[in-house]
Amino acid sequence: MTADFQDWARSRQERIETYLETLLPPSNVAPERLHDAMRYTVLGGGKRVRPLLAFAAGELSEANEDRLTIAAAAVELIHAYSLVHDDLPCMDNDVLRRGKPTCHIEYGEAIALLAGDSLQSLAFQLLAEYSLADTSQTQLEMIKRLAQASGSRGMAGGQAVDLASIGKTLSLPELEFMHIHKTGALIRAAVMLGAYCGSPMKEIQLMNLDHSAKCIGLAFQVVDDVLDAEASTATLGKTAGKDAENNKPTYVSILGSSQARELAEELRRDAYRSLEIFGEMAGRLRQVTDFIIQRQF
Ligand code: GRG
Repeated sequence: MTADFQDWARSRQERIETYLETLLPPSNVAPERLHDAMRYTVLGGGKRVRPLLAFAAGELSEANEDRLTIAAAAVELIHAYSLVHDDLPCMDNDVLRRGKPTCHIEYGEAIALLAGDSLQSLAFQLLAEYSLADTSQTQLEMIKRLAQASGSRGMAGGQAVDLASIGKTLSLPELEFMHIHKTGALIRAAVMLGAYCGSPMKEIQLMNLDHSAKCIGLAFQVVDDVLDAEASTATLGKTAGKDAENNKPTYVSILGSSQARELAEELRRDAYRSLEIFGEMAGRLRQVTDFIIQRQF
């Protein structure tokens, strides 16, 4: 990672943190415990990969930073909600997230469920409340994209396939379907929402960007599988080795670590090819892609 990229990423991470800090209701406003759980979940942790993708994609359409911050925050809120629900006993049943006790361990299951629900609602409130695109039609498209990416044809659907796959053998295409939905859909939405904040793009540009985002989303999950198998709990800030322990099919269980890493590289090359149409303007998006593939946690 170049120092220039690190500075860029840090400034966007700080920007999103500050925005979320002021957006989330204070812990002393009723219902206090719910608001506290929402703040506990969202603030002070996470790599903010999805916001970074939205900011980087926004450079392709010369989007305004204030619009990007709001769109990026909406995606991050959906991500935060998904982590809270994913950690619940009825799903992955995990006790550690971002290096601290999971939301339900800290606040109980009922509040954790409601915190996730409320974060999801807040995400859509943001997209409806502020002017984020040049036309209201584009803004509606943003709302639709995020809704689709979060629902049964996106993240929630992928999670359902994931839960049903425990203890089963999946083919590579089945695994790809699961990951493209569970993790990839929201990453794809982050990229597209960022681009929609700026000047309108040509159809061919949107198609290429969408394809690159699909590759980046899948590469994210391939690397996640490798890290789950290879990194420590301390490094990840979440319980390592859960996939093997839960007998879950992953890219590592099907391909082995080194072929999984090679697949991530192939996906990076595919993403880069689709970004060629944008020339130098896609520099940041290429750097965020590299960051996703080279990350250690
Ligand atoms: C509960 C509807 C519902 C969906 C859950 C996203 C998800 C679906 C489950 C999360 C389980 C998981 C660990 C998936 C692997 C990929 C992933 C989303 C990892 C966590 O994302 P990071 O690494 O987390 O961006 P940080 O903490 O950096 O934000």
